[in-house]
Amino acid sequence: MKDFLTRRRLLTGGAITLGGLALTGCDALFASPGFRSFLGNGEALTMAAQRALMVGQPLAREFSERDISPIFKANGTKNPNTPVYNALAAGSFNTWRLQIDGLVDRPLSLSLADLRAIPARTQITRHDCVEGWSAIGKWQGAQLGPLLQAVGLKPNARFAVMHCADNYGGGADMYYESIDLVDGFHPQTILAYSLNGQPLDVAHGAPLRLRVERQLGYKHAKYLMRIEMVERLDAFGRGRGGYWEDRGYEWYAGI
Ligand SMILES: Nc1nc2c(c(=O)[nH]1)N[C@H]1C(S)=C(S)[C@@H](COP(=O)(O)O)O[C@H]1N2
Ligand SMILES: [Mo]
Repeated sequence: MKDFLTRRRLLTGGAITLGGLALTGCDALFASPGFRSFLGNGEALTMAAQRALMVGQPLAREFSERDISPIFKANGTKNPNTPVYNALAAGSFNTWRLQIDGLVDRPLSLSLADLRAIPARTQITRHDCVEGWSAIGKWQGAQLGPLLQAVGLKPNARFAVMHCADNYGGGADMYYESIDLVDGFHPQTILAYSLNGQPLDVAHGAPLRLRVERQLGYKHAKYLMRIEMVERLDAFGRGRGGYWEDRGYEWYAGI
């Protein structure tokens, strides 16, 4: 596995090698701190390496229609209820835009219609909240990976920071989250606008929320406003990479 981590192999034979690995070994590889920090050295962001990330990663389990939970519990903020959010909701999110910016060559500002026009991924997955409940739902949205390719990541872009529209609990801190490029390019990492065949409702994060299927519930940021590509996480919130991370939860919440 060490040999696999050499730069030459990732950049040249990456896609083939990654795709051929046994799932368990691959899982361990992608979760390993070494591999994740290797991605941050600024040399891994070639098209070949990005493709390798997109095709080589093991998937979280997907379920069938009959497994869908009759009720998908809503948790955390169920309505941001800020003046900005209320105005967007009152206009059916027609004026809402998702900004993708930061360490990118070509920042993007996308409407819901723009996002719906991108080829969609649909996935039936189980959401696991640390509070001890789970629910299976069918999510549809645009994959994040191709969007990150479209904006063109600068060599020092290492994390995607998700800025949300809500301040959970009414405090001064806005909800935010962050993922690294391994999860950013994972095929099941989508910007979801639909749950169980319906447009995402306010309780579940309208108009857009992150699904990052190999991570615990609190990583799945609702009410997305902006995705900012950054090199470091210490400038945000209390510096630990997410609203709940700032309050003691693990940043890497893999399941
Ligand atoms: N913006 C925002 N995203 C959030 C939260 C939140 O309070 N605000 N709660 C998180 C937690 S702890 C969970 S379990 C899930 C709940 O998603 P759901 O309401 O669709 O079940 O959203 C996550 N994302
Ligand atoms: Mo949660």
